[in-house]
Amino acid sequence: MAQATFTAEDQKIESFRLLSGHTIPAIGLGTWRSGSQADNSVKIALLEGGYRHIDTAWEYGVQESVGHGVKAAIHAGVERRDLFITSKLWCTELSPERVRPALLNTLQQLQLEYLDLYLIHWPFRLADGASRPPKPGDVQEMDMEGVWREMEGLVKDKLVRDIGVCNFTLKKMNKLLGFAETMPSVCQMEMHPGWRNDKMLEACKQNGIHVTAYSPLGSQEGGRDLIHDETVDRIAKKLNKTPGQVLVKWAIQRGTSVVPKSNNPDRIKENIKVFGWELPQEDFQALCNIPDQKRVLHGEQLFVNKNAGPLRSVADVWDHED
Ligand code: NDP
Ligand code: 1BO
Repeated sequence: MAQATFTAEDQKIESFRLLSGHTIPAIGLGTWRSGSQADNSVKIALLEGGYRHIDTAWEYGVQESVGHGVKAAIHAGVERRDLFITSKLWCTELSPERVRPALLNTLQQLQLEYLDLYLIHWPFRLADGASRPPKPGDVQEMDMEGVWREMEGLVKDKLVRDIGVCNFTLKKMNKLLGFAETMPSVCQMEMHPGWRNDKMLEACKQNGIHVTAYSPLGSQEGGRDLIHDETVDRIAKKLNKTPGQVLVKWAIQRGTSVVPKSNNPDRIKENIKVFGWELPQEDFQALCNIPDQKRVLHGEQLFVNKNAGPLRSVADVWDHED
């Protein structure tokens, strides 16, 4: 459960404590596919919505736009130290000598001196210019230990406050924990009532690793439409909340932070109004019982080459753990 609270823009926003002792606000604004509107969405989130956490990545191609939004909020009086800015190391940069230059490029794009959290975006190295789906040779072996040592160096040099991973399996997490000198503070995974991923959540909790739930509304184009799911809709009507708020609240009550994306000003503000009320246990449980559990972001287009490997199927991407 959330361990700390602070107030911003008249809103009480819960936070979770990380292994490092730092805190992560329970809700952040997602920016994948936000395009050139990211600037405005970030400004609305920070200045009108009371958000203090922004989730972005080099791969999203929006970091300069996000940076403009953050800068505008700082000029308007928001303190940098109250913000929690996350970015991610893309797959082409997953070799030790590329980690620091990639981070410096991200800081430059965001016009920031440090990140609060830097995540390995996916645990597979891609060749420069890799196609989707990958050609033979596009997916390469990753030196996980070498890359992690460089990530640890970024913390030591105060360029990032926390480091973590995304899209890991139990197998990969165990491997990382076997050599990590600085523990991953956060594991960011797809999680929503249509893909609970209980196994990974439990493993992270046992190791004190905080989980951030991505695609909490079921994601975007080609995703799962949880907003119109009958259970979500029934609970929203009963509690006089919106389906978006029910989905965000479910994630927070599971002990995860959550990064819903929106470019719509009303929805940005709606998605964070989830404090000061609870999902009753029976409704929380009904959301946990939504059938047809499956991932939306399975990684097939990015990493699977059925004929040439090394990942010949989606099951290979997830180490056959699903
Ligand atoms: P989400 O699950 O957040 O859903 C976003 C979609 O829901 C958009 O189409 C948005 O449209 C719509 N929406 C937002 N709020 C509401 C609402 N209240 N009611 C109805 N519709 C709504 O999708 P994402 O896949 O973008 O996930 C969120 C974030 O997670 C990403 O943006 C990214 O930051 C992160 N992520 C990380 C990944 C990783 O590998 N680490 C992978 C995928 C996502 P509109 O904009 O028009 O409001
Ligand atoms: C390809 C990137 C998926 C969203 O993080």
